[in-house]
Amino acid sequence: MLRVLLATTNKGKAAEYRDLLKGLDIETVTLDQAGISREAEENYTTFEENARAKAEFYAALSGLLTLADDSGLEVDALGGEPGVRSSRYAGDNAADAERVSFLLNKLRDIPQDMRQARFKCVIAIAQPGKLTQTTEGICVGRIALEPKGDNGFGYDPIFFLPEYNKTVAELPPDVKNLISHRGRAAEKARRLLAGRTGA
Ligand code: ITT
Repeated sequence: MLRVLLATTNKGKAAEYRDLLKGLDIETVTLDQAGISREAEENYTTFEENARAKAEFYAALSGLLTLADDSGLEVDALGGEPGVRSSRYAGDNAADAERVSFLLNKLRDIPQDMRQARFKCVIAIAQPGKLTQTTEGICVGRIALEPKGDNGFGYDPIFFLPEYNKTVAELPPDVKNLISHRGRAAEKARRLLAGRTGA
């Protein structure tokens, strides 16, 4: 069975990938399980460049087929911020709740109809000696006026989906996985992985 390194230190992402990759003829290992504690640099300006850099860094370290994603939130009223800086927006060691408050504060004067935003996710699949492949997924919504819900992670409590009249953190995980940026990118990544297993 093909071993795939799931190269993320984000527990929320890792949990989602365990579900999103179910049913494939692969065995996933985490960075912890592979004994890897080094951190990849992700200083590029696009999700794609960062995802490639992350996947290629960990593939070279481990020798394994590696899946990594770079993802984040783009808010129109902030000119696309926080974007690739989503995880560091309120400082390097900030917790999810601090990032959420920081963003809500930045948007305090922006009315509901001008709070459009999107989550983006680029998945990169890298393997030593092979070309890296990428897939992308987008989920469109708007930034809520206050946090709601306990599911998910990161900015989910303030990412409001008008078609559900709920934030992502109020949706069950299986529904988030069907419609999220990561779910959409993973659907395409599943096909690439299936190609690599010959299935
Ligand atoms: P790894 O690099 O180790 O995977 P990370 O959390 O640093 O972990 P990113 O650099 O891709 O990952 O940053 C993504 C950030 O964007 C993440 O920390 C969240 O704040 C936010 N984010 C991404 N996907 C999200 C989602 O599905 N729900 C809520 N917030 C999300």
